[in-house]
Amino acid sequence: MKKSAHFGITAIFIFHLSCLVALASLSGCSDDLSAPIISNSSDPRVELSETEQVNQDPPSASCSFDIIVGDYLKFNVNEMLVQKSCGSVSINLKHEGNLAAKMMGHNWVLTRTSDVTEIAADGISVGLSNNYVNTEDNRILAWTKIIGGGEETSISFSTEKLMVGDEYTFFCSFPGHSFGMRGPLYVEI
Ligand SMILES: [Cu+2]
Repeated sequence: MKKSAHFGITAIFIFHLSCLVALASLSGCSDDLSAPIISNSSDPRVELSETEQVNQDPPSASCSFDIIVGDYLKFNVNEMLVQKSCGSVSINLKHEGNLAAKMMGHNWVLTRTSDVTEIAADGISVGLSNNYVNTEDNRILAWTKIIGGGEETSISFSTEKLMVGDEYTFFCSFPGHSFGMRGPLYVEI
């Protein structure tokens, strides 16, 4: 079955045209020639959107948290979910940066959300030697000391004061950090 080159090109053109029409009407086009057009299984945009959906899932509850900070104003967790039934929760804070505590120190402080602004301001007034935490204020539910690059610290605190459904916020009380370094902490049964 011999055909002229011109006829062949025309046939391919018509075939592709029919594939486009088929695609527009959401029906398939099974010939191999159309495979690159309809195949999107390796399309990176598809994989990206699936990954984003996974990241939007709520955090899973835990009784122990490894929290990473560095030479920037950010925790590696945006939100936390604690189970009251844990009884005790552990926070392991690690500073993977290089800057000293007086330059880029971080801590992890937990209060009710409504108390954050006042507690953060009080913390600044007591200074670095007190870890920017006014420990006499019993509205502070848990706190770690300030650490600098290469350091880490751990605390454990009771879940007794945490009420399911109440609004809590964790934040860094180093001056200027609490606005960016904060997130909600949810409590479940
Ligand atoms: Cu900080």
